[in-house]
Amino acid sequence: MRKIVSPINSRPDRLPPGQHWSSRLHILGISEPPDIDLSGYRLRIFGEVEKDVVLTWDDITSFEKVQLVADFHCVTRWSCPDVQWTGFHVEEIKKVVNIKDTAQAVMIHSLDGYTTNIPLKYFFDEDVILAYRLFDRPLPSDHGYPLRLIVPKLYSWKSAKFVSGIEFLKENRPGYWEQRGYHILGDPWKEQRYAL
Ligand SMILES: Nc1nc2c(c(=O)[nH]1)N[C@H]1C(S)=C(S)[C@@H](COP(=O)(O)O)O[C@H]1N2
Ligand SMILES: [Mo]
Repeated sequence: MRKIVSPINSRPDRLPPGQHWSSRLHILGISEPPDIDLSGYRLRIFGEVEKDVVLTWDDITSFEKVQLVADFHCVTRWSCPDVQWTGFHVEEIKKVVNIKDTAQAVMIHSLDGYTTNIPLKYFFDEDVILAYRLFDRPLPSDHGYPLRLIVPKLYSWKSAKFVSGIEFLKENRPGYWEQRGYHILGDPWKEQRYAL
């Protein structure tokens, strides 16, 4: 299996300013995890693409598997080192959809009604994956079962759980927390926690 260690783990300033290490992930979510039946699960890819696609669980698990090890930085100031995820790299998406040149950002849609936006430059990055396993076990429901995004270079509110849709956007626009005062980008090393 291809293995990726996020480059953030080897930064000389590995712990971003204002953060402290925590030995575990803390469960944070806007509501209880949704009930999911894999046979009915679908991942929709739409927006600024030539043709929308709808992926089944079989499609998702047929993508090349990758393992990612990355620190996880929550805006509420805890950081968990070396979290191990397994899933597929976001580049796989380009094999099933043609993204229009007009796309600038993505909006991730989740089954709990959560959304979050990410500029394309941060979305298609070397260490961004859609994960379905955590530390070699199926992703627990609290942590985003069946599929979650992992974006190590941004605060973890961008690592959407229970992902059901990837919408390519012509213009970046704010998601759930971004509409409620969180920073539009969220770079932990720049302490982009809240919009001023
Ligand atoms: N769908 C969804 N994804 C979400 C959230 C949420 O409320 N709903 N919360 C975010 C926040 S604020 C954080 S810190 C991380 C927490 O991930 P964890 O619960 O696996 O530790 O998930 C992010 N992804
Ligand atoms: Mo968070």
